Amino acid sequence: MPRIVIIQTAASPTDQTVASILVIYTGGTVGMAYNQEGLLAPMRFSEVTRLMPELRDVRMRVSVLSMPQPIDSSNVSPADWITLAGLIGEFYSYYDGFVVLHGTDTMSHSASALSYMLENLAKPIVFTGAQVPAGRVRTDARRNFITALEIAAARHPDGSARVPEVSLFFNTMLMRGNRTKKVESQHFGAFRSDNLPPLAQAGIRLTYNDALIRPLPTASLRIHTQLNDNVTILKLFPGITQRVVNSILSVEGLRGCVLETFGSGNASTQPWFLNALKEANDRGVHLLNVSQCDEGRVEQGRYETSASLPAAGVLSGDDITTEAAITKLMFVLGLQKSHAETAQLLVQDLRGEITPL
Ligand code: ASN
Repeated sequence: MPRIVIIQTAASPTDQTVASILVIYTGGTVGMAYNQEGLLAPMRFSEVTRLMPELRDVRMRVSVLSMPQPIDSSNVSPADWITLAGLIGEFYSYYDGFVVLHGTDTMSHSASALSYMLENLAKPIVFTGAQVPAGRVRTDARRNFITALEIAAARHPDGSARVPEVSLFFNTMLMRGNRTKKVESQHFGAFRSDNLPPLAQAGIRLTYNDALIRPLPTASLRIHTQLNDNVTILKLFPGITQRVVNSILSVEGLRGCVLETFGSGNASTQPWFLNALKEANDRGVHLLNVSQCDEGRVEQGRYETSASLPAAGVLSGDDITTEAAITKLMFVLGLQKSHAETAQLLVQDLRGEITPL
């Protein structure tokens, strides 16, 4: 079991008037250093805190729980999301907020998955990381981490959390986690939320957009830890062959497929293609239409090239991202509902991941 370490900050560990935050360190560039082969690999968190002396100046209580084996987030799997959700559930009542230090490569997938798994969230879970390791002179780790801590600790005058949802802070923006995608591997602004404005902007001050932040839930936290990984993504391109489509849709045990379509949800109208979709759907495969465009939304029936998709069993993903869609399939299929109930949940806005019309 991972061990919790209390960090020495400007607040006394017994001061109940300041927020208490649990940092969960999973790995990622934020905590990496060059190894003997000259490759970036994760280091232990004790090293990371040594490299961030400004932690000593924050006015909140900070504890850190490090995963026994910090990883590059390209190695993240649904098992890690189940571990994370379990840890948050275990420590939920002891802390006012949580910061998850995570690699950027799959941070949007993890934040999306956690948003579904943590139902009725009343406390902030802020994902963040860095593009340059904490030990480098031009690192973005300190600013991202310290601002994420501030957001996790932010409260309204009545004591309730300012951002009671799974969010992602990076560079200058706080975004809803399940609306983000990694768009940049070189510069500091690694994430965008194209279909929902930021929940807060970090300039000289932190400016919150309270009207966009999810309201406090009326029921208590419910943690879902069943995910179904019998899912896939089928990205269309002009010239995709019948052989490729058929082999993907006939993977043994397949239960869900994100269909990455063109423009506003358009696809080929060739009979073999529509038949392949219908045949898969008849076998119980849920098909969720997500556009390859970063902005805008799926509108099945706007063009002739999407009009036949509903009859083939394709559900509209509205303005969902691929990251939020693939994790939504895993989550909803994990609930083990009937085919009709599953389809209903897939088109429903569960955690603010879509903007229903
Ligand atoms: N490969 C790293 C990761 O996702 C990238 C990063 O964190 N900037 O773990």
